[in-house]
Amino acid sequence: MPLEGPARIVRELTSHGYNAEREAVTLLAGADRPGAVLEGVIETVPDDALVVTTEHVRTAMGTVEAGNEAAVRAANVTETQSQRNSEPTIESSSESAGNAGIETTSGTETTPAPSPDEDPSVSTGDRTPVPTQGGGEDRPETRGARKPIDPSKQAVAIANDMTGESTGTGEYKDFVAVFRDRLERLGSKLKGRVNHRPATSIQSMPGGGEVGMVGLVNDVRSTASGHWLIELEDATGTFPWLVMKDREYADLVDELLCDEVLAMEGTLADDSGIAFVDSMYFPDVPRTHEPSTADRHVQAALISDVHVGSQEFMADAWNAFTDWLHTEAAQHVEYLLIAGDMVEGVGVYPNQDEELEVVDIYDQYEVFNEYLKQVPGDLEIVMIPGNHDAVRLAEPQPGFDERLRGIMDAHDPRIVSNPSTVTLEGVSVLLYHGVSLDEVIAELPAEKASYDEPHRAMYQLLKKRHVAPQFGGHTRLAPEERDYLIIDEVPDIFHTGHVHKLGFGKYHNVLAINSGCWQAQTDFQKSVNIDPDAGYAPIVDLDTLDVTVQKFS
Ligand code: D5M
Ligand code: FE
Ligand code: ZN
Repeated sequence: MPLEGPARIVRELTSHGYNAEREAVTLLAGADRPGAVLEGVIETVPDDALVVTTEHVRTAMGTVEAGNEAAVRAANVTETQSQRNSEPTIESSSESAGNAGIETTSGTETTPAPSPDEDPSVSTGDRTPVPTQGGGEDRPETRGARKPIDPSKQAVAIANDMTGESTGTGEYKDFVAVFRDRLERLGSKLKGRVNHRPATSIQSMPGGGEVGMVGLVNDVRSTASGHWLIELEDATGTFPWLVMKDREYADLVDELLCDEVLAMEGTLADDSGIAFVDSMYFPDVPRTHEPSTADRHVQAALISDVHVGSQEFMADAWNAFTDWLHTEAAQHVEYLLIAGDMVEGVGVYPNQDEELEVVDIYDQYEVFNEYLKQVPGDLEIVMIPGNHDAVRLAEPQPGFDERLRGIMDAHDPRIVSNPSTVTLEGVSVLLYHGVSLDEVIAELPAEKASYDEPHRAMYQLLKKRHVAPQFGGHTRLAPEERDYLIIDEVPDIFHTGHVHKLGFGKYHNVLAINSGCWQAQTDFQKSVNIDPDAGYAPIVDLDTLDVTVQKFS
């Protein structure tokens, strides 16, 4: 049998109903007689195995090397489809959004989707057992229908990954450096729009004239007469700007967060001690932004907040998701992005230990890895950490350390920092876990950002061109020489999680998606009325940026 390389190997294995670990394919491709070893693998791998591992390949290599004819007798493997073909357990549900307020991909508002319980277009199949730490292979036969991926068509590039690049020590000078970098880089996007002057030189300009400034928001407060005073800071000092309550820009004041970068333009008071705002500019995404798309029909599954190790982790929903991935309906899903909170972690919130199924953090990652093994082996997987993961809490969060990478090795995922940008066949996806969304939702009025419409909070981050503008609040920031949290290039897709709510929509042609979670409501969430969207997988067509939501709960 002629073997042209890994793509052929993957195709051959999949036609027999097996997925394969990437390393297993590499090992096979590099064997002296790859054809014979492949046939040996097909012959010797246990019928109930889900994934061909390097172990299986080594066993087959040993057999082939020993000249065992029995193992190579299957040399004339036919192209017949595997007997493993079986019914998919999940019906595909196009455009079924998980909860109220979810928008269609055209960016127009839709009426609230039916709640999961009422949605007749979605059904779940019978699901089986949770994999155990050493297992994960006692699942019903749902694979076989999916054809193998041609890896030569896939393309993944990573940018802004700061893993191993951390230089900050948390000293004062690091904070100065990171804010200076923020002001310079975001300020440069604004400087063409206003005739700007440094804060300290504005005071010495003649009163009554026009003036502009670019700076960080240092303070926002209301005056006794209901106007707004906004203090902007640049490298030279601060200057106060007054937004009159009846001016159109007053509507934007409630969107402001401390430390975001803005440009103001207005008229100086007679004594030049303050300026009256005429215009306010955000770094923003240009309305003319044209997203890139893939050259072929290929899809990415965008998920987050798996929370393995929590008693509320929804194993059945996860199993249904990974079963579905093995079916023909998921044929085009070639990428899986996971935006943080792989595991529940330990000591993240008070009394969290009372809801832990797995108490040891490393054991949690071992179990997570077992669940990851259920995903078809030829998907490209990219993951970033979240606030429940075992990396530093302060953002940017580096990708997992060597020990955790050693544990989470199923299908050789790409593990990068939070935030990072991953480009899939030309489509750039900004991955950010989303802790700052809590802050945006808390600070802004409900119509601009709420838990029911998390994508609107994401629009604010795009507008500010920064994933976590506010320093010193809920979101912890680690000062680095560079501000890795700036949204330097406009992404085609912005993917976050954290708030455990599903929502998506378009902002100036950027697709913003907050994926839900795989964890049922926790006691804390019950106490504050958070009703999570659990067990959904938004699937994005990379050729059109259309979204369909698959429901597995
Ligand atoms: O958080 C999921 C969501 O729930 C996110 O919006 C924060 C909120 N949350 C969950 N638990 C707590 C506690 N104990 N205090 C404050 N906010 C909380 P995640 O961190 O992804 O589990
Ligand atoms: Fe979470
Ligand atoms: Zn989180």
